Amino acid sequence: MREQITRRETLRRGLTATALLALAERAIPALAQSDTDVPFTDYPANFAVGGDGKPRRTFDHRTLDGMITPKDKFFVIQHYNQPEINPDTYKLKLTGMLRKPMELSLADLRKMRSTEMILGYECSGNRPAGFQALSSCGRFTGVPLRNVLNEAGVGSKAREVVFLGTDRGDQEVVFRQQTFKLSQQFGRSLTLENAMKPDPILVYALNGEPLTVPQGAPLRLIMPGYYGVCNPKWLSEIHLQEDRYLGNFQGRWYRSVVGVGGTGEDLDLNTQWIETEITRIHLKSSISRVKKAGNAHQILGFVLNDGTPLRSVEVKIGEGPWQKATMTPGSTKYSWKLFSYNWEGATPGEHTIVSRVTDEDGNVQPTVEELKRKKTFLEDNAQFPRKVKIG
Ligand SMILES: Nc1nc2c(c(=O)[nH]1)N[C@H]1C(S)=C(S)[C@@H](COP(=O)(O)O)O[C@H]1N2
Ligand SMILES: [Mo]
Repeated sequence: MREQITRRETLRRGLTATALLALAERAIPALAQSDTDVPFTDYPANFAVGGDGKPRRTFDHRTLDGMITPKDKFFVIQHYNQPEINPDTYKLKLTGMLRKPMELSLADLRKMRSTEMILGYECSGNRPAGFQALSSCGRFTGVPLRNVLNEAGVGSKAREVVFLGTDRGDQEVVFRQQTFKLSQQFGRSLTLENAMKPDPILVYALNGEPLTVPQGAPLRLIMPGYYGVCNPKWLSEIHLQEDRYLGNFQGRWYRSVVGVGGTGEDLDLNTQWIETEITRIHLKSSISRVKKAGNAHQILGFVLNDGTPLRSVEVKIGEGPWQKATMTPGSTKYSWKLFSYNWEGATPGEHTIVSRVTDEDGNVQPTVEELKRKKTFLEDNAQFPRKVKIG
């Protein structure tokens, strides 16, 4: 069902806030009942998206039809196994610099005041080359992290909050000339300052249903506005410490290396190579689908970022000027934002179309060329020129 209703109509029908939200979640502007998809010609013939979530699932953006990604389409990815945890005997351990270290069952957590948020995120490896298929947006329910930390009483010296998953794998740890192969748990951390913000949630439900095993059941963290890797699944322990956490997925496997100044040649003496952690989602827009009804054409796409309000999304057809797209209502601070653009006078043949987003801080989504000084492929938020064929 695709439906758009006015405010007066809403009042007339006496819709509740929840019902209104439910409508907004689905509201992608409908072109006409009989619209069809204009095919992209940039997908290779053998390109496959999907999967059953075990071990992976990718989201096919050609099926994007609303704010909320259905649970069985939400992308799934992880590094090790997908542990199956009995929710009835599950305990979340709170350890380290706490006044009252404790263990909480799922029932204990469900008894605490819950919060619900529409959140979109992507894997930091999500990029044009993979047709943005490692991104989704859902309605998450759980307990604000800070309420749980306050319950356990944060010690005065604590500075770092470490999240450990139940999943483990054999990890090569290099120390100078030595390499150890160690069985390690997946781990990430937040600074205490970020952990105590109202945003991070200990999540137990997606789209109103308990998390499935691939999605991190029974409990995971979601840090709104941050890349997927910052959202540890199958949480077993939250550990508070004073020192920075340098685990593999915090300090080594996930980082960006960007050249600033100089020529950017590897050994150039005037280039600074800046190495940073993967945290906040870099401003990105991308075209997901093109629809056609009669002679009318409409371009649809999404924006992901760290929650900074947006100034504009623009679309460019071929060598034409940038033109303002329309934001679809119903987005939230941390949801993905959907946009549409009415493509007037589309002519038969193949066309290149691209979008770019600008936020209120003046950040503009970079071109491929402007990202060239990033050595590493994570955080690829480059503009994504697409090819479509009007029949
Ligand atoms: N425990 C655990 N959590 C994890 C991972 C993992 O390997 N182990 N992978 C992370 C990465 S890299 C991503 S992109 C997201 C994907 O979350 P999703 O599968 O729910 O979409 O999970 C994150 N959480
Ligand atoms: Mo990821």
